[in-house]
Order: sequence, then C-alpha cells, then structure tokens
Amino acid sequence: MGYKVAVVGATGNVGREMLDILAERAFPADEVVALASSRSLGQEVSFGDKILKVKALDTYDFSDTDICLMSAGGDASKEWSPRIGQQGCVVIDNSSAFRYDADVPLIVPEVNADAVVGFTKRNIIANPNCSTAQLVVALKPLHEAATIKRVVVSTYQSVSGAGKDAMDELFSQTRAVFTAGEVVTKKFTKRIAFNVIPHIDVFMEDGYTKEEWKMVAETKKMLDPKIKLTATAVRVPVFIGHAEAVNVEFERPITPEQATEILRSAPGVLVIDKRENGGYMTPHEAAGEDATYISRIREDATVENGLNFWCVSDNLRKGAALNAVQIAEVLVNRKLLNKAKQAA
Ligand code: 11C
Repeated sequence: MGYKVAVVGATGNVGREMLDILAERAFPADEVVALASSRSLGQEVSFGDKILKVKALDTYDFSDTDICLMSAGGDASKEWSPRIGQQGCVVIDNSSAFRYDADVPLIVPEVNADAVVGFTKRNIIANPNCSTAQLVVALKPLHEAATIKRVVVSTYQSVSGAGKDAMDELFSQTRAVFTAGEVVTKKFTKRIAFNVIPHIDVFMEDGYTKEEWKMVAETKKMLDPKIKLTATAVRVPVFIGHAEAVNVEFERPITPEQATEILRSAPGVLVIDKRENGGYMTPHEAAGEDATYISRIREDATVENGLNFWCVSDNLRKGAALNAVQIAEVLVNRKLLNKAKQAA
C-alpha cells in the first residue's frame, strides 16, 4: 500500500523541488496533493510526468493524508503544522518555527535518523536550515573519528535560499548593470549583483544574524551540544548552491588523509579534492545534485588537531527538499507512520 502525501507551498522554490524529488526517488505514494495559499489556487505544478492543480491549504482535510511536506514559511507553519499534526498526519516542516522545540525532532538522516521517533509527541519533524544541513553531513563522521571541539564557518549562500523573488532580483540587477538600466533593490538590503552581503536573516542583540545563530543552535541539537561553533553567513550572487569554508579543531589528532578517507565513505558525502586547477567543487556544479561535496581538505597548522575544508551543496535539495523527502523515507522504512495515527 502506498501513502498519501501533501506538499504545502507547492508553487515555491522548495515546494517544486519536493515534488520533483518525490517523483525522482519513486517515493511510495498512491497520491500526491499540491497545496498552497488561496493566492496560488488553480496554478499548475509538475509532479513527474503529471501536472497537479494546486488546491487550497485552508480548506483541505488532512485526516487521510499520511505525510505533509511543509514549506510555506514560518508564519504558515506556526498556524498550520500543529493543526495538521492533530489530524494524524506527520508534518515535515521546512521552516524554523519548531526546530528549537524540545518536543520536535530536528533531523538530517545521515546524522541523527534515530531521533525521528520523537515525532509522536506533536506529529511534527523539523527540517534544518540549509546551511546547517550540509555542514552537519560533513561534520558527523569527523566528530565520530576525532571529536570536534570547535568549528569556525563562513558561508557563501546563494540567493535561492531567500526565495524566487530574490532570484529574480539577482537576474534583473545583473541585466540592469549590463544595460546601464536602473538597479532596483527590494529583497536584499544592498545590491546583490556583482557584490556580496554579510547579512542573512535578522540581526540579533549580540550582533550575529539569525542565520548564524541557527547554525550554532541546530548543530548543537543534531550533533553534539558540546561543540562550539561560530559562523559568518554571507549572501553571494549565485543562483543555486551554498558553499562553506570550514575550520575545525578536534580533541584528537586527525590528518587530512584520514579525514579524506573517512569522508569518502560517509553517507551523503562526495569528496572532490585533487589539489590542482579545477580539482574542487563549486556551487554551479552542485546545483541539481544530491550530495554534499567536500574539497580542499588540509591541515590548519596554527592550532592543535586542526583541519580546513570547503563544503558545497544544492541548498534547495540537501538543504531543504531532499532532506525532507529523506526524512519521509525514514518514516516509511522504519514503519513509523502508524504511530502518527495513534498519537493524534
Ligand atoms: C537562506 N538559509 O539561504 C536561508 C534559507 O531557516 O529555513 C532558509 C531559512 C530557514 O536565506
């Protein structure tokens, strides 16, 4: 028997990707329903070789739906995810609304799949922020091998993380620069075309941004609360694919060769590290791919047991839609969905 799956936010960047990935991975669904706010009612989205007409979220009855992949923003999640969960449908929520709640598991299957069982309290599972997802996929096997003490990470995040309007803004600003037209800035705080902006999400009181705070809180929740992490999150004029320069200090010695071998056999990771021109991965090449790519693995000789590496992934896939579908696969493979109906 297959499952009934709803995708909320089906017309957005991540929602469309969720539909593509469900089809690509032949998720065992008998029925897939595309939902969105009434603004998108009647729009069409593709699901494999089918076209789905978008239905309204606010009139949809979730009681016979097994899984809801939710990517309609934090406000919609806060309003809808608890209600959907109460109807016995497990919500895999891509927003930050529930990530830090103790009774909601935050899951990257390669890192902490076993924690998924905690979903029965509210029938909600949180999907991490894109910049954290790819980072913890890389850190987990290294932490197991040599115990991470501290991480310093700088991100180079593509505009698709900020939604479709942000992608349009990069496109139209780039065109305006080339045609000597007016460069209009709406979505970002400064011009993004031919620029970089050290600001993602809102500012916090301590001077960090919420994006940077999320990387700290989510790494601690999923991997180990003892890990110290500091981040600088930067937006770059790239459409799809987040990159990260990562510096790690370990408790025990680990050589670049050992780290390379460990990462080569780690789930979800592909090492591309030839130490020659072009022998590394870039966001452009990672777009549309599932892996978290690791390149430039080298010793940081300025600290004891230090390594540097470069980490790249498609933020809409591993950073959002793919991870959500992988969580759904964990629920199916571990036969956990009947627990959702009992919990409701
Ligand atoms: C960005 N990382 O690139 C953000 C997008 O908490 O799920 C995802 C925000 C989140 O702008």
